[in-house]
Amino acid sequence: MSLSRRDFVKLCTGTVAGFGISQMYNPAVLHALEKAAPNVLWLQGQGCTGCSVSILNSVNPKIADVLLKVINLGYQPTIMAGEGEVAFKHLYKVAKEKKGQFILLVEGAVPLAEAGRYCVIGEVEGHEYTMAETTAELGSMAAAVVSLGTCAAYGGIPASKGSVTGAMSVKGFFDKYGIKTPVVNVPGCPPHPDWMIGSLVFAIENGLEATVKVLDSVGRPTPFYGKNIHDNCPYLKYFDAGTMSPTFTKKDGCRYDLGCKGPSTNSDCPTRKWNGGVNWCVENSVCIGCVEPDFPDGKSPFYVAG
Ligand code: FSX
Ligand code: SF4
Ligand code: SF4
Repeated sequence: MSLSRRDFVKLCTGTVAGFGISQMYNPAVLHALEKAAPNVLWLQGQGCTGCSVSILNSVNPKIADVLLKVINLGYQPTIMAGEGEVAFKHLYKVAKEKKGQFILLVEGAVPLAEAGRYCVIGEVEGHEYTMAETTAELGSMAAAVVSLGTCAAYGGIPASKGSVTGAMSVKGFFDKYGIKTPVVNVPGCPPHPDWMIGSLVFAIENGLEATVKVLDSVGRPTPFYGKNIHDNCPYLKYFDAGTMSPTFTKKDGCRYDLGCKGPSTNSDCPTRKWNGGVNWCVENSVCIGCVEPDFPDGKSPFYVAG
């Protein structure tokens, strides 16, 4: 059952237990609610839609509450009821009406080879809009862009070795074409729902200038990406003692010899955990470094035979 707006406000102020995003965001979400919900448009380019699926898994706050009460989401290809030309015209209509005031979320990379035709995301009156064309046009009109997922943030899998599509990150694409709109990167393949919602709420509440100040050297908000996985891993004591696990399932050993990339990866996965805080990659596998700019090529092979 969806919360009423009043319940949601109570939830954000901590009078209802179990708010999923860290305590520092409770006042932020509350203030975001007090302001008019900002217009947000979500583009999907070259990706697997895993970022959309991940945000839909937000446990607390429920995604319905975020979408209906915190932001005013005008376009989202996976969940919107509209489709085709009508929906795509609406996307541009909102962007023009709210020029300089809306936030553009981009999921997936931007392919440039073959005039961008590897990724056509809409058609209006016979004109096929490529991801590159729409990202350039709407990106130029937005107050800020949030690149959701490693594909949008750094190129990710679509830009990996062997790619023929000329896939680029949003920031790389903007730099190439002189588009000055600020970009916040929220990488992960896919990103944690808290990283996406938390970064968005942080930007809405604190404004662009303050948000840019908390970004690390590769454009990520440090509240989520400021700590090294290995330094905060529950298996660190085994690493320090040189005790390596021979299998993914054996608990009393470090996974370094199985290919774990925790030492070169920065995010709060060991403490935040996934799926509502019940588990995370390293418990039953390894960290493959999915939030880093050199993912996947620089993190391959993901697994090493024991
Ligand atoms: Fe990329 Fe989104 Fe990886 Fe997928 O579409 S970040 S391929 S999990 O989900 O962009
Ligand atoms: Fe580091 Fe990975 Fe070992 Fe954890 S399992 S201590 S992150 S190498
Ligand atoms: Fe990505 Fe590593 Fe976190 Fe898993 S543990 S989500 S691979 S950064």
